[in-house]
Parts: sequence; structure tokens; C-alpha cells
Amino acid sequence: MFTRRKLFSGAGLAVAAAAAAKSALAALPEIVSTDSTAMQPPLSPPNGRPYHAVATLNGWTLPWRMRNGVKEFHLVAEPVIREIAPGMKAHLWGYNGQSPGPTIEVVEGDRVRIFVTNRLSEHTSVHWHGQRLPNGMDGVAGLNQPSIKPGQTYVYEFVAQRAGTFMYHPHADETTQMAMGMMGFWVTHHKDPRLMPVDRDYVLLLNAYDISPGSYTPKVSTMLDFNVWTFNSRAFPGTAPMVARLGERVRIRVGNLTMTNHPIHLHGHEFVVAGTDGGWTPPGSRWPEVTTDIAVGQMRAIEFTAAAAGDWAFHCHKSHHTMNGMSHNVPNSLGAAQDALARQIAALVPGYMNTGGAMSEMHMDLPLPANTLPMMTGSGRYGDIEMGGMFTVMKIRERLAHDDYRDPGWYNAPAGSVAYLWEGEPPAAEREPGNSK
Ligand SMILES: [Cu+2]
Repeated sequence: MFTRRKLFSGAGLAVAAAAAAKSALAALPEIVSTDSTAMQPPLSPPNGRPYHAVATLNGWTLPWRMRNGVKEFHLVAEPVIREIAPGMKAHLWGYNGQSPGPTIEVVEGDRVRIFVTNRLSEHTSVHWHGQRLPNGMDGVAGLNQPSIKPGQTYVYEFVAQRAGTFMYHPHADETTQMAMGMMGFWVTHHKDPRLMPVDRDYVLLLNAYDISPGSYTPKVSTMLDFNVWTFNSRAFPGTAPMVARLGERVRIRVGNLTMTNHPIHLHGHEFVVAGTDGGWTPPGSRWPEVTTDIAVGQMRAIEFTAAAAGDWAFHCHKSHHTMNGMSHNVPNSLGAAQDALARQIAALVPGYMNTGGAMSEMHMDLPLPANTLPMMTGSGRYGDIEMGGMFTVMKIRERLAHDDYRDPGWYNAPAGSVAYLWEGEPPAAEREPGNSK
């Protein structure tokens, strides 16, 4: 649901255009805002040069108004409430109603003007990460401009010179403001839409929070020990699936604004890193991968052909990043009868959660603190998925309209193509002579 001077909804652009027209006499572009965590369909450009729009995972693209050939956007830095996944909401700072803020999409060569209004309780600024721009537009408070004080609106204006994948985030009290969720995606499309075409173009930010079980607001002085690992401030099973039709060319652009690296892994397919922070990679420089590490502050655009129908996991390969809020420093208790022990400890330590084995049994019957996600959760066609955090599913289907981004449900695997239970006698193990074990 889009809130405040609300725009969008099902009818989307028509409403947005009408509201923008109404405000055309005002100095500032209309503020478009949402409190939705649903993935909005790609926003086809209503004016300017054509391009194939991106889909922001659990997010949306910011509409603009065209004024004398300049694309004008209005970002509002403000406190927001983000549902991390059903059962947990976080009190964050973001832009235009959500964290991350809306994706900004422009075309190479566009002149862009961005109004930034500060509704926070402290100063801020916006840095346009990776862009070629005049030094005074780079957004480092104190270095390139005065900080934007609460209540003030600043204007940034530059030409989007290079096609590629970018991010935006504050460069003022940065540790606090990024720990609170202030960040967004930026895509500059090629002037020639025939260059590097894809059928689906997904974007997501890697972000992380330190939110104690039972609380709502992130700690802002945490350096490394975060416990909520997210794609666009959503943790599995709150993450939207990415969908594609069999044979489509798919691009996934990932930016990392956490404080550690993330080896991002796709199942069942090889991809190439077609874009980095600095732009598109020359085709001759690409090699096939199934995992690519994305360092702090980096952006990567991976591309592949959706070659096999199915529900393919897409996740960070650090296994503690596919978990939700967790306890640490717990000894290995595999093989121990944990239920009774865990109950006794939980009676003494409110919020105690065991990270040992048998998680699916543990999380079923231990009460969780309020506003806390189970550590390993989600269920699929065949049972518990036991994942959280930076995890979602790439859903590839034989029949799907090219503009359909809705969740198609779980994959119906053809009969005889699923791992199955062996019900006969287990085959005898063959041993080397003399090896009795
Ligand atoms: Cu990770």
C-alpha cells in the first residue's frame, strides 16, 4: 500500500502521472512514498529514452517528472518501518517510506536533478556511489558540501555519464545511518537499448543489521557481529522469489553495503560477471562461475540463461548469513538429547535459542521472543527449508509471460526426476582388504 500523498497502487503510473502533473507548478517534485514490501513490477519509462526497466527485489523504482529535459526525483530521508519477514518489523531509517530507498533508473546521457529532503533528527548527505560527476555533487559532507540539516532540502544535479550499476547512501554519520538502513540502488541504462539486452533485470542490495531478539531498532555501533542478514532489508522467507521463463536471459545486479563480503551462489546454472563497479566487463574477459564473492562497497551484475526449469536456490554461501537472529558461542551438542535441556535453559534465560543440531525440532516448540524470526525457517513442497537471511529462490518455468513477475508457486518436478527414498536392502559397503572399519 502506498501511503501519504499516495501514488501507485494497481493503476500505478496513471495515478503517478496525474499527481505529478498537479504538482508541476510547485517548486519541488511530488513526494512518492510506499510502505509496501511487495516487489513492484518494472516501471516502464513514461518519457525520455526507452529502456528495459529493472525489478527491485521486494522494492520499487522512484517515478520522476521531466522538466525542461531534466529528470527530477525527490528523495526524502526519514524514519521507516520495514517488515524484515512476517513476524519481525524493524524500525529503520530509509527513503520515501522504505529501506532500502527506491531504485533510481536513468539513461546514459540523462541530466538528472535529485531533491533530497532531510526528515531525520540529524544531518545527512547522499553520495552517488560509483558515478562520474562534478566533485561538488559527490555527497561527502564536509568535503564536497555542507551537510543537509534536519528540515533542509538540497539539490544534486549531474549528467549520468556512464551506463552501469550504482548505489546511493549517506556520507555523513555514515556508520549510524547505514546501520539504520539508509541506502538505495541506481541503474543507468545504455543509451542504445539494443546493447547487452536481457529479458529480466533484477536488483538487490546486501545489507545487515544488529537487532537483539525481542527488540526493533538496530544497534548502530556494531562493527562486524551483525545478526540479521538481508537482501533489500528482507530475510528469507520474506524475500520475494525471482522468476524467469525457460530460455530467458537473466541479469541480477547485486550491491554490497554490509561490513563483510558475501559469496553469492546460484544453483543449477553457470553465470558470468558481466558488470563490476567500473562498468561492463569486455566479453572476452568473462569466465563461468557458480559463486562470486562481492566485497564491501562493490557491485556485481551477473548474467545467465535460464536453462533449466525448477526452483533454484540463490543465496550467500556463508552459512551463518542464511540464518536469522541467532545466539553465538554455543558448544556442539550434536547427538545430545537437547529438548529437555533447552527447555530448562530457556526457563532461566529468556530468549535462549540453541544453534546446535536438530534445528527443525527446536524451532517448532520453543517459544521465540516477540518480533524475532526463527533461526532456520521457511517451508517448501517437500518440508522445512531451514534457511533464513540472504536466501531466495530463482523460479524458472516453461510457460510464463515475459512481463509476469508474480510468484508461480512451487515447482512441479516431472515424475521420476526427484531424489527418492531407497526402500530395499542397502548395498553392501565395499572395503579395502585389511580395512575393517
Ligand atoms: Cu553473506
